[in-house]
Amino acid sequence: CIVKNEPHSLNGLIASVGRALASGRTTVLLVDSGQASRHDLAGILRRQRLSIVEASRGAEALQFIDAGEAIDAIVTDTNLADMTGKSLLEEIRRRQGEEAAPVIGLSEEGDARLAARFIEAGGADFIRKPVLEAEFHGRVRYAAAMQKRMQALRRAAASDYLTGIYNRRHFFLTGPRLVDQCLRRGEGTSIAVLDIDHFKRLNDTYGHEIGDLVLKHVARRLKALVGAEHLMARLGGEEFGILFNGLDVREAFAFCERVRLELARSKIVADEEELTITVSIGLATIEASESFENYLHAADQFLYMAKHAGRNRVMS
Ligand code: GH3
Ligand code: MG
Ligand code: MG
Ligand code: MG
Repeated sequence: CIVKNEPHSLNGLIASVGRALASGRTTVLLVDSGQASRHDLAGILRRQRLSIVEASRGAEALQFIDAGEAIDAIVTDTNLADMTGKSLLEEIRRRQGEEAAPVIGLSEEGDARLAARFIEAGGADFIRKPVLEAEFHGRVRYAAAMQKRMQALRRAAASDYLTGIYNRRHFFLTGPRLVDQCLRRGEGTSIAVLDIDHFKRLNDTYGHEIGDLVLKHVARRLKALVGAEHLMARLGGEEFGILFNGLDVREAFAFCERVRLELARSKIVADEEELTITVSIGLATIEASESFENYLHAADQFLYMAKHAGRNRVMS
């Protein structure tokens, strides 16, 4: 646990990363049990306008990482008070896998095999102490820049280009895991497919660009209504999927009704025009571990029924 007289409490650390993220800065977690050494290294990085979070022990670093705060690079001494740098690296990779921030090892020991073992365990780089200032911050900044780029690529691969919300790929990649979590908790859950009514007519009347504006509007409203608790994505065209995180069918139905009414009520201002739309929603319950495609197919069939029953309604 975090020792009170350490330079930063966990909450302090989290707040400092939150600020760094908000300002788009690069954040480096620096783990070194030697106070003088940590102070010097932090100084070098701070002079490069990097935002530094310091930890004096491996456990402290892990606690911070477990809190889920984003960091762009981790620099760790190989000889920490409570573990080796290599075991810290392995713990981080065990917890976060490929998405873990790059970990750079630091050592004043002369043994070249130390570096080899660290890199072999998945380390991004290894630097000898005492460091050459320009080389040290250059390597750290490079690792952090690569991580930022990887994150941007991951984000791009998961998002829909027009609306910016999650795409079909992300929905299918992460949906099954969320279903498993719900089922393991002994909860059922539900999946909804939402489709804008007569969208082709809207395109034909106002043009494709207005159609795009309407899609963006619907995505934005949906995102606000659904929040981060449930998984929501644009599945394609004017169709959106919502995978509820542990709502039974009655709760999910009420939720969908609220979404339907909210979207029908909201005015869309586009090119002097004030438009309104309606949506139809098909809702299926998930009770046993079936294939994810089957759940979606079931929701699709309810959507089809909703369309045939006259649109602007939820069917389950
Ligand atoms: P229904 O009420 O039965 O759902 O009728 P609909 O017209 O909404 O359904 P249909 O599937 O016939 O038409 C969907 C339309 O959505 C056709 C296509 O041109 C339009 N569409 C799909 N993707 C986009 C897009 O990215 N932008 C725009 N503007 N239109 C799109
Ligand atoms: Mg259709
Ligand atoms: Mg439609
Ligand atoms: Mg459609």
